[in-house]
Amino acid sequence: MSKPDELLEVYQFEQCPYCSKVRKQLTEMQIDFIARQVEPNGDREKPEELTGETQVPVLVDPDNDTVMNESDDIIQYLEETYGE
Ligand SMILES: N[C@@H](CCC(=O)N[C@@H](CS)C(=O)NCC(=O)O)C(=O)O
Repeated sequence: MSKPDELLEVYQFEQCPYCSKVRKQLTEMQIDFIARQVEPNGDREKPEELTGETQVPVLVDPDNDTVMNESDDIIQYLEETYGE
C-alpha cells in the first residue's frame, strides 16, 4: 500500500507510553509525520476540539479526513491503511 500524500499529524507528548507506541509504529512503517506537542499536564484544547476527549495520542490523517484517538485503534488503522 502507498504512503500518505499529506503528512499525518500526531498530538502527543514524549513521556506518554501510548504516544510512544504510535510513534514507534509510524517509524517502523517509515511514515513521516508531524509531532504536535501537547503539555503533559497542560492545555488539551486541541485534542478535545478534534475528538471530544482530552486524551492523547490523537492521529489526524488529512488524506482520509480521519481523526482518531486510542493508540490500539490508531495502530490498527495505520496497518490497515498503509501496511504491506
Ligand atoms: N487508552 C488510551 C489511553 C491514552 C491515555 O491515557 N493518555 C494519557 C497520556 S499517557 C492522557 O492523555 N491522559 C490525560 C487525559 O485523559 O485527559 C490509548 O491507548 O490511547
